[in-house]
Amino acid sequence: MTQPLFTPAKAGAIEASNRIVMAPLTRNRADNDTGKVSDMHVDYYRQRAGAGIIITEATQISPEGKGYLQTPGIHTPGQAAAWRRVTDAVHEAGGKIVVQLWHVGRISHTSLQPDGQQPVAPSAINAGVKTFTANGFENTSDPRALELAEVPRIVADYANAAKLARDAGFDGVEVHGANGYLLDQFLKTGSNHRTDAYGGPVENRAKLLLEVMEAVTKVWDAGRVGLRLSPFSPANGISDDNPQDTFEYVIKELNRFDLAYLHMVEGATGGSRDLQDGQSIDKLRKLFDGPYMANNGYDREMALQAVKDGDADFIAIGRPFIANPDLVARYERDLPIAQGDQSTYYGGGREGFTDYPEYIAEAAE
Ligand code: 8OZ
Repeated sequence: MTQPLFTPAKAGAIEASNRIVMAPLTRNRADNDTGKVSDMHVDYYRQRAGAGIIITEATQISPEGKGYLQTPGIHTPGQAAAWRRVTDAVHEAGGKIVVQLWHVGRISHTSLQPDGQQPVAPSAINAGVKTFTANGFENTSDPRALELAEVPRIVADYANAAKLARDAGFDGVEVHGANGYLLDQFLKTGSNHRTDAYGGPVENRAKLLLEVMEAVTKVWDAGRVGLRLSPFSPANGISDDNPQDTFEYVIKELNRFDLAYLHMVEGATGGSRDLQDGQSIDKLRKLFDGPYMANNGYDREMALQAVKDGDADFIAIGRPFIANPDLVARYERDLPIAQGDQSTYYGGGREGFTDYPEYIAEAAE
């Protein structure tokens, strides 16, 4: 009997050939000056088109939304044209691909910002973490609090990026609301000390996220718009006084959009799946009316089980896709999984990016 994990499914209007999704993976190989992807990205994503859906690496929606060296952008026509070559290649190979729309907020450094300015954030509170610049790992710069009058511009930047994503031929977009970046910074109390309409009670802290979802679903059919959240993750120095309540509110509000999917980082991003007392991913998942995409530390057995039990519609797998371009075929046939070389995860060229072989190719050598 075919396992449900390997059967087609719809994420809203996006028709996936199976339920294994390639999770967004930052690889820092775009041109640092233009934010364009290149030939090697075309090959990298084409090789991974066996995923039911590919979610691209996080991609900044504006120059100000950038926080690391050599991450790609989707705010200029040139960047969209470069991405078009990627989407064409993935489609020719029979895959689906959405772009992850990213604004880093305070997780940045003045050397990465337009005119060397301060990064922007809900409040002027340094995350106290590191980012990666031309000088290697550096402390995040002190951010400045966004003026109330600037918030509509941020929303407009998301809409502009969403439009360019259409020009680029993507199957949809995923809004990055996770991992301590701008939208998560607004949601959570540790980073949002605002006293205006965007701070204080959860209704206010969630306002920017919901305005962004509203704007993006005006550009795209909502059935082609996903959202990633990480309610309980401490990633990038983020914290919330009561994440369970915060995200119960957010998810109930999201139900009005009829989104393609909700993509949840279950636990600490790239780390433990353990939760504290009073925290429940299960409860949040059940509150959401649409397709649910689970992520964080799933291996083959966990993925098979979660989809079979109806606990998830899709499973997003990240790091294993680095060294296993044919991960879906390997899971389907229960073949060995290759280990990636961590020294080539971030930055560099084709090595550790486009040179991982498929299982068959490896065995034939
Ligand atoms: C790893 C390194 C840099 C950025 C995320 C976009 O955590 C990222 C990221 C991951 O969502």
